[in-house]
Amino acid sequence: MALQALIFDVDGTLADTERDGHRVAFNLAFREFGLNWDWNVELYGKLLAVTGGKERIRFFVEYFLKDYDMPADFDAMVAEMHKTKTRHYTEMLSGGLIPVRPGVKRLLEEARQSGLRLAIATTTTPDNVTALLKYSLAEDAADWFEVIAAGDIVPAKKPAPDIYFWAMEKMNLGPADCLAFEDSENGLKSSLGAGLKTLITINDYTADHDFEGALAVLSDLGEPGNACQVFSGDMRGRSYVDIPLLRQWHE
Ligand code: XBP
Ligand code: MG
Repeated sequence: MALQALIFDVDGTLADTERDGHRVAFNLAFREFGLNWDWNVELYGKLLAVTGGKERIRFFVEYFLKDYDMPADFDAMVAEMHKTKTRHYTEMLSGGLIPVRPGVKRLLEEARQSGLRLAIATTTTPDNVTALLKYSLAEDAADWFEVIAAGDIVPAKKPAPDIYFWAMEKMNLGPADCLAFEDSENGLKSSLGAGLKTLITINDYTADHDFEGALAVLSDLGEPGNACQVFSGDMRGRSYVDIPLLRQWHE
């Protein structure tokens, strides 16, 4: 069956949002709530084991703040703190803080020109996705994606496959019709669990993850004249990822 759709993860895949985006926004929210919690770059790498911001805060308190006296309304407090974090994060994006990764805009434009359908499958909050698309990609970029599957629409976040199943169901497509793009082990588990062939572009936080089962593991998508580094997989003689290569991988 011919390739019909590309499904993209957001954080770490479309843009390097974690270290200088989400992490900073979490810390600003903690400060606003009068807490002295500070997630440094190294600690945040450990916390990324858990996807989802609210889930990540709870994980932090449970495993790194053993003496914390949890208030009775802790879940409500986490929800409020997370809303504050989303406000800070989207404000940061609106200042054009975080660019998309190499090759992302080009590949999306090529996909649109070739009639491929596009979707997003992410654990991040929907507002974060629309802000990133608008401020880092293009004013109308949210319209490029037929389906934006994000945040709490499925209760089980990645590494569960549910978010990919949700996106494919909305598009009325099966895993054999699509390719997935991910940057992390949790993301890959999710996409492989949904039966999708998956391309990995790594970043600083995910470079040492286990990517067994991926189509290829690359530094980024690459650009004409700016080759990507290849850690595994067969680029079929190419120096960057384009639609003909994706079609060959999909066969
Ligand atoms: C992304 C995440 C998200 C963001 C924070 O994972 O884990 O939790 O770090 O977003 P993936 P929220 O790239 O696998 O989708 O705070 O909005 O949850
Ligand atoms: Mg990711």
